[in-house]
Amino acid sequence: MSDYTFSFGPWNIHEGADPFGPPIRPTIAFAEKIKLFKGMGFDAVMLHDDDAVPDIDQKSSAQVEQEAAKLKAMLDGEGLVAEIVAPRLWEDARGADGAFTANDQATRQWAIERSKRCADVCRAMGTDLMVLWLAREGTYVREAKSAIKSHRYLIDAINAILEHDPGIRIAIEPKPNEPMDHAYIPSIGHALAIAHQTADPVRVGGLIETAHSQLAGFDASDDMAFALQAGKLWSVHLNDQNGLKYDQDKSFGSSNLRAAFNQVRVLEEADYVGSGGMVAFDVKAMRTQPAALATKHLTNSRQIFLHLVEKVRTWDRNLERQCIDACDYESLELAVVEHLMGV
Ligand code: XLS
Ligand code: MG
Repeated sequence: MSDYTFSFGPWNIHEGADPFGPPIRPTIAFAEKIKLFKGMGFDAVMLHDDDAVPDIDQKSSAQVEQEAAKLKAMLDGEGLVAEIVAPRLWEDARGADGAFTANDQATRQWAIERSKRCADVCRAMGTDLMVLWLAREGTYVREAKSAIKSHRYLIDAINAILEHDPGIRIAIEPKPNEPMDHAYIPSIGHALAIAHQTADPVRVGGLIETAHSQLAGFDASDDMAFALQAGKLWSVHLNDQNGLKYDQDKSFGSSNLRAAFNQVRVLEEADYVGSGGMVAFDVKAMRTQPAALATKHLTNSRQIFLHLVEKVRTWDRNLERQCIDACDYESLELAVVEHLMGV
């Protein structure tokens, strides 16, 4: 039994399609996916607004309430809680060139109204945390948008959501690119700077995804530490990335074990779990994984995380102190690597 609460989203169990090939595994119905969580060691579910209420844009407020309540009852029945709800603005054709930062004012208004409804879904699902992954808030061509106006549109949108629901908190999930060529808010630094410009900065924080930090050229554990010291790390998407390429959403610790150790080390140091933070794995199964085995990326990530919690908790702090006092970082590094190798 871990003191950590683990979460993933229904999109993390998927058919294996990629930009170069169609689905390769059968679709598992959402209701069937929900039944898998507890047995895999997960107690929380990440949701998009249209996971909770399909075709949400076509639904009345009453229908949104009703369908969200039905899902909440389903989660309750499985002993699961909703960790977060995120407005999925990037799949709708209207959001093709950005939603909050679209050049078209009507699209910006659609994005704000959709996000207000997402806040209603958060409430109905029993969570106060909305995640904004600003997927298409950026440009393919710099000159296609005013970056100055775009950042102000983002602040206006967040302010509208905060005003709509005085109890909602918003975690901005930064990512430097993909699907856009360049995305606004590429780092946690940008995210928390925007948070401080909003009408209620206390209610705006961050979510850090391992691979997004790596793609931005940063160390995920230092990014986490930056947010943690400010009391602004409200969720994490742990995964991994094998070099600077497309967002791989690899199992946590699968490529960069030392970096994963340091992510767990900083979460432990800050008592992230004591602050109520949950650990989500935003990971995808390899296309080659057979359908019957296409949840191992999630259970492997959780297992590796728990192994690393043990490694952090059994790390020789006296030896660390001695090496630091002697400024003998070569010995410190060997000790860390040998500890991770189980030597
Ligand atoms: C990107 C996002 C995405 C989810 C949540 O990494 O986390 O995976 O849809 O917005
Ligand atoms: Mg993510």
